[in-house]
Amino acid sequence: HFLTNVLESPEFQAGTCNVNFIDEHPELFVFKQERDRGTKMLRYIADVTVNGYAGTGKQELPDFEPIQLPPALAIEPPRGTKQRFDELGPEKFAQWLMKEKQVYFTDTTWRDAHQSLFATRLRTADMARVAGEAARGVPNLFSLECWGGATFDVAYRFLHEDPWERLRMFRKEVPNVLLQMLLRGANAVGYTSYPDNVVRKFIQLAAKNGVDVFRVFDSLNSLDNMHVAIDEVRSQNKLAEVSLCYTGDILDASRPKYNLAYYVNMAKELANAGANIIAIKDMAGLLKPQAAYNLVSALKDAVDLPIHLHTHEGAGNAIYTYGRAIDAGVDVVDVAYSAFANGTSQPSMNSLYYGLTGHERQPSMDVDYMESMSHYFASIRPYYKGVDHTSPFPSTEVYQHEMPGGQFSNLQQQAKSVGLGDRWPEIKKVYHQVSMMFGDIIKVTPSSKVVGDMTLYMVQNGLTEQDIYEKGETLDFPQSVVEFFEGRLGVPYQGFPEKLQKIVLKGKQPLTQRPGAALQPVDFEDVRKKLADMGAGTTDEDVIAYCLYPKVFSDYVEFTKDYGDISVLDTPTFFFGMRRGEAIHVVIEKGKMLIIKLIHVSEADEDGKRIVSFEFNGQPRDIKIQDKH
Ligand code: 3PY
Ligand code: ZN
Repeated sequence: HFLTNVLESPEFQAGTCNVNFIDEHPELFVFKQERDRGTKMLRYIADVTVNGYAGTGKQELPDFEPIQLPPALAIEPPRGTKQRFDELGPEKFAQWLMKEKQVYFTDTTWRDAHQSLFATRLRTADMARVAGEAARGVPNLFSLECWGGATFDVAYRFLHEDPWERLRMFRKEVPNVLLQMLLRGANAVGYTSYPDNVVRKFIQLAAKNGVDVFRVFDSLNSLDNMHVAIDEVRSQNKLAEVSLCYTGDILDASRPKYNLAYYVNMAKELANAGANIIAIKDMAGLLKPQAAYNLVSALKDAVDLPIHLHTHEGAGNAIYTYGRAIDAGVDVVDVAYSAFANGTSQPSMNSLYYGLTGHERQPSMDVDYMESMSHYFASIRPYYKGVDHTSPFPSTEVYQHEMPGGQFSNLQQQAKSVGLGDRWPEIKKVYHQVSMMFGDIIKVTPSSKVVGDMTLYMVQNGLTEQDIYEKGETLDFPQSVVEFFEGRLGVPYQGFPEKLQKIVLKGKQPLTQRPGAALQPVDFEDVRKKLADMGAGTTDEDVIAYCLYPKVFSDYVEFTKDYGDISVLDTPTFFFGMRRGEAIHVVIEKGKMLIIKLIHVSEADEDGKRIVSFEFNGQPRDIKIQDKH
């Protein structure tokens, strides 16, 4: 390649090169493949500079403060839960955990925190920069929650990066702490039910790529929908942390559907079904402090398994809830570094650590390093301001609308995008009304999406509850609502409200078995061939990604054909593009760096096209971009 570059060089061809020729022309070391990669990357930068990120409109690149890295620690990651788990295996590890005096923390900074605060947009590059430091500086954790939930599709769909690479990065950088993911049971990391062989294969690959703890849940608390996942996690010899999704209020006698007995009974069933750990998944942050005390105490009596509590801070009581749960003997709680805590996210790790001062269960941790980690996340959070719509103050009305932390900001954005932004207070009320019409159902992905879709449908079309019953036959309900009543997400506890089900289904018959059992197994080799024809990757991970999200994955493949791998770009450039005169360094792989300078953006021509002029490793390069404004 080098020789080709020399031979093609104008100076060489003109015979004017001297002895310094090679030193003066670093571009001779940029080979064709890199030039192609470079052109694709320039195309992305030019596009986002002219048109803004993913159609959000052009925003000037703001002045960001420098990143604050935590101090580099010149030590090997200390031994942690990962080593203990690998030595003991699931059952003995669970026994060990229950005997520990200290309460353990799961750090959700890497998954649920950003899913709940800024629509899951945290890029791998911003995690990779400090994941190893977290392993060295904050090792006394139960786990890092760093995968699953919405991160899987958002990585492909909006960040144009491969979620499997993120997982492998974590495994490499964090060899000492358990890696945890959120798995939606038969819905895997999607919004629909998948065939059993897809769910199993996905779990096998997640385990192979680094997941140790699978928090399995079902959006209707249906154990029927979780058996396959639990079974596969156990076959992989990983930890099956199975969830009770918490809704309602066990302290409210007027709402007895989900009372203490319901959860205790369910926990026993989960234990019988093979759970290694029981999670209380309080996805909306509804579990009040005294309720937490009562529930954790009752579960500790009912099952011989560790209890892991997950909640959201939305209403502002979550850290108090943890305090009461810790007094009742909860084994693990979910927290995030302060900079990614509160609002619709988890409570602050730093705050809870200090709050436990003088408590016999306070974990032993380096709180100064924890602060440094938080400073890092505080320094990169402004990059995400385009998608960060969190309320800066608590909102106790979550006790009324019961919307999950991860859905709140999303639904608000969705409402804005269909012109209902100013009707948000009404939307929150109708959301709860819909939930009750549907039979007081658990609301968490994907059942929460069904309730959200119906809510927007009713508000947009000015429909009341009465209208639904009276004019239902003439209404075209959202597809997710029809599928819900067909039983495609399973059957809610105590069944569907029959009258409404008939209205929505208009004569269609609902499923009579769990959805997974009604779906044909996927032929993975067929999918692999299809991917090869598309010019996509054909690894097992690519195959399963396509099975879960055919359109999202195909779009990702097309995107990378046009723009290459842009996961290597820094986040400000990724979201805002570049300023005139600015230069960036992009490490495309170890030892290979591109230097990109933006020189000029021309006026649009009569077709609306602009020329974006760069210097690319010292060479001028022009990219033509359609101005979409
Ligand atoms: C998800 O399923 O992504 C959730 O975070 C549910 O709470
Ligand atoms: Zn959550």
